[in-house]
Amino acid sequence: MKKIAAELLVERLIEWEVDTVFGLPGDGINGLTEALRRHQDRIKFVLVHHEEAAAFMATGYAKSTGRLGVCLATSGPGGIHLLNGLYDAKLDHQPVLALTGMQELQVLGTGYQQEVHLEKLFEDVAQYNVMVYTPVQIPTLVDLAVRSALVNHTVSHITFPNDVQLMDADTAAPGGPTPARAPSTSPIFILAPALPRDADLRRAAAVLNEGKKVVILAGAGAIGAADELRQAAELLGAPIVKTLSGKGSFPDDDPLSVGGLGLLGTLPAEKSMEECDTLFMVGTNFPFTKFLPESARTVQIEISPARAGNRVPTEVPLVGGARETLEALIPMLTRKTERVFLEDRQKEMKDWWNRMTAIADGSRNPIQPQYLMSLIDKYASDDAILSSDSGTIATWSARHWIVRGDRRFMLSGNLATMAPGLPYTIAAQHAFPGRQCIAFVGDGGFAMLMAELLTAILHELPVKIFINNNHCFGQILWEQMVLGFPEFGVRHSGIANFAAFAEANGAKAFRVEDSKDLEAAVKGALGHPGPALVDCLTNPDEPPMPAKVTYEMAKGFAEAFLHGQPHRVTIASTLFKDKIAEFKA
Ligand SMILES: Cc1ncc(C[n+]2csc(CCOP(=O)(O)OP(=O)(O)O)c2C)c(N)n1
Ligand SMILES: [Mg+2]
Repeated sequence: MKKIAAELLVERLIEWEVDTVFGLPGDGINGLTEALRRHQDRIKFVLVHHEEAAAFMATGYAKSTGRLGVCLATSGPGGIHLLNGLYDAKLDHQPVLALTGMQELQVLGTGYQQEVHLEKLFEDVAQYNVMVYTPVQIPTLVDLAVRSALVNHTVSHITFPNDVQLMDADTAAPGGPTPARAPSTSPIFILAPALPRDADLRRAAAVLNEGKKVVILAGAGAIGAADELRQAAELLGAPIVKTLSGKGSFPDDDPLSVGGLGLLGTLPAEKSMEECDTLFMVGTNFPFTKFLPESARTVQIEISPARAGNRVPTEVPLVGGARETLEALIPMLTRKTERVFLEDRQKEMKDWWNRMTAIADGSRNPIQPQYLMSLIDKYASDDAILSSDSGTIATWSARHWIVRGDRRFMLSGNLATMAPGLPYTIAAQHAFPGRQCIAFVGDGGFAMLMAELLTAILHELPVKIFINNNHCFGQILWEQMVLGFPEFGVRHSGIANFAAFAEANGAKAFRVEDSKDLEAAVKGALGHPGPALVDCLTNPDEPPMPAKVTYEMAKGFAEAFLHGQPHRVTIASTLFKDKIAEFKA
């Protein structure tokens, strides 16, 4: 069989050590699919049920491994389906390469079937974005696309006309009038040096050493730098606050940790920000500026010079990698003898954990979503990778999933899209076959891409899926009420039975309606050797309250009640029970 041009692309991906491609076939990519078939001993093709999921999987693969994620979709509709997942990668700075098909060259511009100019459509999402015209270009276009994705931590896109895919791989270069040879490059890549200048490190150390109340805010860029964060925090007497995307950067059970920041964060984290005089941001571009101090002196470690200093007036930006920069900075820090700022937060943290434990009450019915999350936390392994979704589930996992040991946490941080939880989990399980990979998702988010459960089953992946089935779009319901509006358009009539769907398709499934049955179901699912799903009916009236309830929020609730909020009696009783639980703590 003669080598086809599409094989040049697949072979080059293999040279870049790409081992997995997530995708779904179509007539726009039959050449690429054939190339993957011919090289299946060296590169795995993961067939999915929806291209959006393939893009989320590529993002989840990149997030969990730190390597390039690759997804593949056909021309027109297949490519269009990728978009949401690609924006997820772009906004969370993940290296992802999207491969799409294009109609054959001779019909382009004629309004042919499925003629969607994906290179134009993807202009905003893909930093490197190109169409292949002739086989000799292919290895170099792959090199440029992969390098751009890795260096810029973002999305690249190659669209490939289906006739060019099928051309002979050794089709002669067309040649032309310019003084250039056919492109020829190597699959090499080197990161820019990640260490700031010495003078900047000294300025940063001076600011941090002068601070009386220093707080560290660690983000996704600090993942992999836990030891260095600990050393710096120990010297500075600084509590470590984490962004949600950076939850995996530092253990929640470390005495220096005061949890997450923002609406779904902790009270000690909020207080750390309010009372500090110096803010030390490490690997974060945290967008919710209301939660950042207004007048603290600020030092920021940030890998991108364009993002350094984006959120608050910053005295010393340090452009570099979190780990390397901290390593260089630590010898310049002097240990603070005054530790009251940290100790006060540590005391508050004890109260916070008591509050959280009390609210995850296993004796209440309907089931508390916090109880579900805390049981998963209790029985999951110390190197489990948990992926969550946007919704109230993000709050429950932010607070009740305790990062300890080698545990990881992933969700769509900046796009905050629904539905990646399950695809991320599938991707993580492909990358780490020996680790427990868990999805903690809402009924809304799960329903969006529930066909991917079939992907997990068919690939015999032992993923664990926990559905917080509160049978509503809970997060939005509460947002409406905070605005003072009675809920509208946030509940389907009827309650889906996801356990029946899972069981019918060969997964181990549990449907839990009573708190007393939940512990056994969680243990049963986590202990099952194959794919398992727990469909847990939780209390739809449990609000994801911020650590500090503001006057505006209480006022909004009261107004929504006055304007005829339909479930006000049960909501009021839930709020009342939560308060009692907290007092009891
Ligand atoms: C793709 C997408 N559509 C809509 C939204 C707006 N949104 C954010 S959270 C949410 C509700 C999610 O419902 P569910 O998955 O059931 O989680 P719950 O909040 O009930 O725990 C919605 C509709 C979004 N973030 N992403
Ligand atoms: Mg829901």
